[in-house]
Amino acid sequence: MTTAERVFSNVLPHPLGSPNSSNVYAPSNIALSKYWGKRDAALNLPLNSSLSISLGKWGTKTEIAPADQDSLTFNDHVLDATDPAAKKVWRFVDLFTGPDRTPLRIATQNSIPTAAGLASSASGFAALTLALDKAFDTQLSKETLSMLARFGSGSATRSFWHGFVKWNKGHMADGRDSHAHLVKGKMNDLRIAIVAVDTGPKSQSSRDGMNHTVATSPLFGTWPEQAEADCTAIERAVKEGEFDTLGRLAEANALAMHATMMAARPALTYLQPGSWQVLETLRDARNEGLAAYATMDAGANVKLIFPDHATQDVRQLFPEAQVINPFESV
Ligand code: 2P0
Repeated sequence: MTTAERVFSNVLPHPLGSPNSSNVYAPSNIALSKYWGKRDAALNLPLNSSLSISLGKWGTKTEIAPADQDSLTFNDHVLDATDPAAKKVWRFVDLFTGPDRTPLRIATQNSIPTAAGLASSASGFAALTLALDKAFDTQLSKETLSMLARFGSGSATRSFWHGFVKWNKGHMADGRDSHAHLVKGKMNDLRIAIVAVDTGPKSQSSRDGMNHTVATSPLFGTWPEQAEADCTAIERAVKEGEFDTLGRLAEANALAMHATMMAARPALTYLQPGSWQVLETLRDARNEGLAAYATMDAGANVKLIFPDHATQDVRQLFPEAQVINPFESV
């Protein structure tokens, strides 16, 4: 048994029983304090904690049903079992069910506009985990499901709740305590705008990018400690409703993550000239009093966070941006 198989086997009932049909939803999320770097690749354990805001009705719907043979569709397109994304999905399903399972039909629909250029692995693996839990009636807690979803994708740990969510890095060797939980914040007027710079496929996957950064970047050494401190301070700002503190820290944290990537050898440059232009426009507007800050992930697109009263000004500054109310659920 691999270590991952043992983790699943320890929390799931034996035998698992026959599956029913299930239909679930999980929101996507954007990290305000980033996860970048693993301390254990086999268990997908992070070097630092992270904190995110879920994206309300932007996410993934997944349906599972028993079938005559395995099939997987993504936004109505059939994904062949040899497709790398499909392989990740079936590997995860097999971890959950064990090797001798009934064939399953899995249908996934993403409600995130493709033009937003957001990855779907966070909501995708959270929805898949929820759908398996429901189909097999395993009735695991959300925290345990979040811990299991980590094996599909780290950011999926944070997609089990709406609102602010913290993924605690945990300390246990088998990663049992490395899962997310809800953070009750005082910031229900927070809004997000996605400023699309490049909606094409990523130059390098997050997983490869973070491993390359950890292995080669001379600036990575200071990241885990700084990221942990940022995460704690951001959590406090969320709880106390201090938007400016949250915004300043989130932007600094994202830029620090990108600095570690840029120092990797060879350099990892997800940000493009268009991203820097957005940041400059934003900085000028902030000097004029706009309450908005930026965060960027493993891609060129820029995500803005701001209080609702700034929505009009943000729309004026970035007319193409897609504004999301993260507290509006499906
Ligand atoms: C985050 N990202 O905290 C960070 C910031 C991208 C930049 O989590 O290897 O797809 O599957 O655990 O979760 C994207 O990485 O990586 C990510 P794996 P994942 O949102």
